[in-house]
Amino acid sequence: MTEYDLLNLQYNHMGEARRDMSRTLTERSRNLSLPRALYNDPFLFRVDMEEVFMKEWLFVGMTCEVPTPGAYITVEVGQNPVLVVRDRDGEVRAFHNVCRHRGSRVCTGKKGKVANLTCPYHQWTYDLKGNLIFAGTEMGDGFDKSDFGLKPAHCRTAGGFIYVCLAEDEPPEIDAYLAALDAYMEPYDMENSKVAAESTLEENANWKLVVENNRECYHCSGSHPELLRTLLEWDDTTDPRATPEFKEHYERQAAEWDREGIPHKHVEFGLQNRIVRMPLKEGTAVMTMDGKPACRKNLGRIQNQSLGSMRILHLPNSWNHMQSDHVIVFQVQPISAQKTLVTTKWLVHKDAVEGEDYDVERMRYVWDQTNKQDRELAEQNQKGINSLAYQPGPYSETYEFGVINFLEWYGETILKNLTHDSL
Ligand code: 3BY
Ligand code: FES
Ligand code: FE
Repeated sequence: MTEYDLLNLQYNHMGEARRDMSRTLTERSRNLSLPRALYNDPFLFRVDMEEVFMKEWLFVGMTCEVPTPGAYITVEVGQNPVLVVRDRDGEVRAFHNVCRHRGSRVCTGKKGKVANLTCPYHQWTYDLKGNLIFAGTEMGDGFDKSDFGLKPAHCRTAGGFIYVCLAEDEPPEIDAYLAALDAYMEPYDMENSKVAAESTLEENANWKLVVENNRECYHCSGSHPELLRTLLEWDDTTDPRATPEFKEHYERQAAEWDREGIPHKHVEFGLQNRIVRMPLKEGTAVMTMDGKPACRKNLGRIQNQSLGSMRILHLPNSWNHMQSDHVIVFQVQPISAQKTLVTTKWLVHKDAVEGEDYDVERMRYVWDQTNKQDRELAEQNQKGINSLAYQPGPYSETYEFGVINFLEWYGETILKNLTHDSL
């Protein structure tokens, strides 16, 4: 059986899996790692996909990746192909990338630019708002093109980020977070940015191990020498471990940011979204090996090169670092119970010239190393969890509060969505 076959089983034990999931999440204790099956069981993975990834808002890309009408990107949510395209009015829309004739994928590439969306199979053609505008001449008299538009998916943009939700009915509330994101991203003018580099790593680990790993820096000193040249090990300005020196450094930086009108105060929206600007280590401006900027042109209206990193978290699938000269966005895509893709994109001002204003290798080096180190950590974690010796272990309330919060969000979300479905 391949990893996808299970997602297609119609007559199986999903009812039992949902009940097991519900019981396990209700009974688990919040500061212990999850029971093994939640990290490796294919049926429970399918519950994750159905109750989290197919019902919650997901980060899918940046608006600058679809800069003009007809520009599109495609993503996969489990085995749901999704298409994100800018229409002629400038609006970014999402559709199921599934032809209404016999179901072929309509756009087959990762990205492109088209006048209309033409299915490669029999050339049914949709406009950029998803209306079917051409289906040949042989569909018979009773055929009404207006019945066969592409199926839309919920799509929202803010601050240059694109979010999609595949929920069939009303999507979860996201307005407050998007309003804050717009305000916090205003200095960056991400519509006028471009992707300078991109990487996708395949990790042999459950998606939750990938996110858990990102939610703590307990592992940083043992694994991330390049990152720690600039990154402070705590994740918040109010961290109980913050030293008096850090607090002074932060106060000085915050005063500079205030003078330039750069938002930085910690905001959060439930456990799902948080935005906080953290200074980097004193004397460093961005996350490069020497701490110096990677691009000569700053983004948007930014003057000060020492903006630290504004960290944006969006569960279940994205964390991000916004700096003065380049931003780094991360996107997690679960493939199977023990396989996950992590895509990283480095973005700069759209007028920055490669080789002149920035050196791609220098810009991406630290996070390429960090990503590889994190992949190794997640894969080793998965291997140990698969052992019969594994039993859920305790999280540190200080170092690993981000992990505790992530799993609390995960548990609440699944339980909410399962109840909604009725078990
Ligand atoms: O910097 C990050 O994205 C996360 C947070 C702390 C550790 N990790 C590398
Ligand atoms: Fe798309 Fe036939 S499946 S045109
Ligand atoms: Fe890490």
